[in-house]
Order: sequence, then C-alpha cells, then structure tokens
Amino acid sequence: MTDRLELIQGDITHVTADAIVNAANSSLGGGGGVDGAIHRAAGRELLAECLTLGRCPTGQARITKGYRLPAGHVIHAVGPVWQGGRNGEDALLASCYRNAFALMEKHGLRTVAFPSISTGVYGFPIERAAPIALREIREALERRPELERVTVVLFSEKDLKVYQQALGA
Ligand code: AR6
Repeated sequence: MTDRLELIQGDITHVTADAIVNAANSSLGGGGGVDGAIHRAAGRELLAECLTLGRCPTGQARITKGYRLPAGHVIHAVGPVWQGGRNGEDALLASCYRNAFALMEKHGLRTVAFPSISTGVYGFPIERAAPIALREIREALERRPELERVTVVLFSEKDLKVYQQALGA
C-alpha cells in the first residue's frame, strides 16, 4: 500500500499526474500560495473555468481541466482556516482529502499529487495536519485498488521532514 504513496519536495505545478490538488479558497477565483502558482502555470483558461463553478464550501472540492499544466486535471479543495482547532478544522481538512478522492473515482483518475492543504496562509499547524492528510490518503489507497500513485508534494525541506516523521509514526 505505501509503495503507492510518495512524499517529495518540490513545486506541484511541475508534477505530471492525472490530477493535482489545489489548496483553493471558496471563491475559486485564485489567490496566493500554491493556488497562485497553479493559476499562473495553467494560464487564464483555468480561472475562466473556475468562475463557472460558483462558490465551493470549506471541506469540499471541484474539478477542472489542467490546461497548460503537465497534470490533466486540477482538483480545487477548500481547506479550513485555522481558528485554534476547536471549530471542526480537523474534520474539514479530512473532508478535503476524501472529496478529492471521490472526484478521482468519479472521473476515472489514477494518479494524484496533493500539496499540504491549509498549512500555509490558512495557518493550520503542519504537525497536526500531516497525520490527518496521511490517514486519509492511506485509507483511500486501501479502499481503492485503482489508485496507482498518490504523491504529497512539500514545498520546503522542513515540511517534507514533518510528513516523513508522521508517515513513520
Ligand atoms: N507547490 C507545492 N506546495 C506549495 C507551492 C507549490 N508551488 N506553493 C506553496 N506551497 P497555501 P492554504 C505550499 O498558503 O494554507 C491561497 O491564497 C505552502 O508552502 O498555498 O490552504 C488560496 O487562494 C504550504 O505548505 O494554502 C487561499 O486563500 C501549502 O502549499 C489560501 O491561500 C499550502 O499553503 C489557502 O491557504
């Protein structure tokens, strides 16, 4: 199972996969962080498609094409803003991963790359987010034999170490 899971350090906009996941906001209108990088790399047609989708509530996800990205699709998942940890943030974060996998199944996609959702601008502590992300990914790999590869792309070496530690724990 874990042979289908990989943790790498890098820029998710360079990843070739059936889908990459975007850490979006509810407007789906683009933003900073990984969202800004994905929109810049995909080109303006991505924003045009996003704007046809309406708002996406926190914890949910929407799918678009990948346009100029090497990835075929973008799954836009809206993570929770960290509010101290007692406002359902853990469950909402888990729900992003689950809904992303549900979209993959619906569209027959087999390979996917995730960033560390919510742990940038949205302030979710990465030490708490990593075990939640990895639990959901492992569960999806167990349940869904059609999934060929799940890659988590960490932007910094420090973030990669946090995920590696959580994977080993
Ligand atoms: N590749 C992989 N990871 C990246 C990249 C990249 N190119 N760029 C940043 N990261 P963030 P959030 C990492 O802030 O916390 C946006 O404005 C980053 O280091 O992108 O979910 C949206 O529009 C961090 O570890 O997303 C929303 O308004 C992780 O990606 C808001 O930010 C997530 O950081 C969402 O905040």
